[in-house]
Amino acid sequence: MTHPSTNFLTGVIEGFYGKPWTQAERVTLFDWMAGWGLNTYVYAPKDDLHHRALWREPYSAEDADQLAQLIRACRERQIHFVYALSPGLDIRYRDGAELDRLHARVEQMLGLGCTHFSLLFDDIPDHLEPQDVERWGSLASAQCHVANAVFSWTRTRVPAARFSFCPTAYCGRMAANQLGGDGYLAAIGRQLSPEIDIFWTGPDIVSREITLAHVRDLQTLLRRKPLIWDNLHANDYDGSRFFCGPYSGRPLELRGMVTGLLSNPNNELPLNYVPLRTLAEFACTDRAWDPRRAYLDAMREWLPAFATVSRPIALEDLILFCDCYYLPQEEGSEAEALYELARTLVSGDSPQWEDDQAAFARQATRLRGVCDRITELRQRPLFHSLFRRTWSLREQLDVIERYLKFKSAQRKECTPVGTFQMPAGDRRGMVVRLQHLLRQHVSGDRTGLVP
Ligand code: GDL
Repeated sequence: MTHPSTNFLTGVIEGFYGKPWTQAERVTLFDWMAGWGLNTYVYAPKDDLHHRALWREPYSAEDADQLAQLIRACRERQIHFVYALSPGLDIRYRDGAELDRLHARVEQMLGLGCTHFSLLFDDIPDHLEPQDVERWGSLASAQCHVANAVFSWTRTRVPAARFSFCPTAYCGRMAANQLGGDGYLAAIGRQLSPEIDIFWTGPDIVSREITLAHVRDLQTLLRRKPLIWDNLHANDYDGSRFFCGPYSGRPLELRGMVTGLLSNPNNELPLNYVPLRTLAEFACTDRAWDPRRAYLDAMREWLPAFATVSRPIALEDLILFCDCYYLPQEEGSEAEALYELARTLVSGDSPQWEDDQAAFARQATRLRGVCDRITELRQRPLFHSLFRRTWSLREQLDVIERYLKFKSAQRKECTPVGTFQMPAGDRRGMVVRLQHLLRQHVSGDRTGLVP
């Protein structure tokens, strides 16, 4: 293993929506990171009010003290602590007093020992107020003015300060849809100080793959290497899922084409062991990259966290379970095989129906066993992160199994099977009903919605 230079940023961006991690969780994270050679933590929880909604207001003495502890904890472990501010929801770019407010926020953080900063303009309105249009002409110019000014001001205070910037169009799909206006990213590339890193999430917000060709084109546009904000394991957009599969879909050569790889992972810290362990290995390895092997190695290391008060969970069963919560666009191989088995059985296509039914029942029993044992985990925070998902997995397995038993007994096609489970329709709720009104239509490079 070669540890990357400290200039290459590898680690975590706490950049998701929802409940920020607790102080204790962050310290656990820093311990993991230090042990694995990850060197950067970006503080950017969307729902810390002082990060975004109340970006003009400094922290109270009590909150500042907590941040100072985090900065110290990072320094003790040789982790860069980066403080991010998101002023984009309502900043008046034309108003010089807004810059003073940003400086005051940076000043407070400098006082706490922080020397690395980020300005984030993601997920904000992508238009300017008429007075700003008059003053700056474009969103890109307005944002670059603010970022360059805060950067040079900070550098006068701390010459070694490092800066990063998240554009309003931060993935290929947003750029293709001209978010931020015509030529937005090219203007950012031209006007943003070349010393400021630019965040990028890949072709999509959650990118299954980030190819070298994609990054090469981007380098030309941005006139620098991008800094990857990786949402591969983020789950804030879907509360029913989590992702504990390996860091994957990125070639090792990517490391030479970006200034860093930062993961914005699952909201539930305990579920990030394998995602971050495998990211750390990806960042350092000098072997060929095999995500499945990295996953299996990391699962072996994670197993002790699944100690229970009574019956143990076997590694093979844990792998089957975690394969059901692998990556956003991909099940783990064992889960995929189970799904295929279920699909063939339900559709009645199987040439060896009885054998397949027995195989399905065996796997379902193993999974149910894991779900049962998870209730007995000693690490309760891990249990709390998992229990809703285990219930729905268990229920769905039960429904399918009962259907298969019924089908096999009746030797009939598709007669409704009796169930005491709450009907799926009753659980869908408003959002799912609204989703069903329109479906995603993908054609070539464009996606759209059709009824
Ligand atoms: C986003 C947000 C991020 C969120 C993620 C996943 C960026 C730059 N911004 O678009 O805060 O956690 O999607 O939902 O990724």
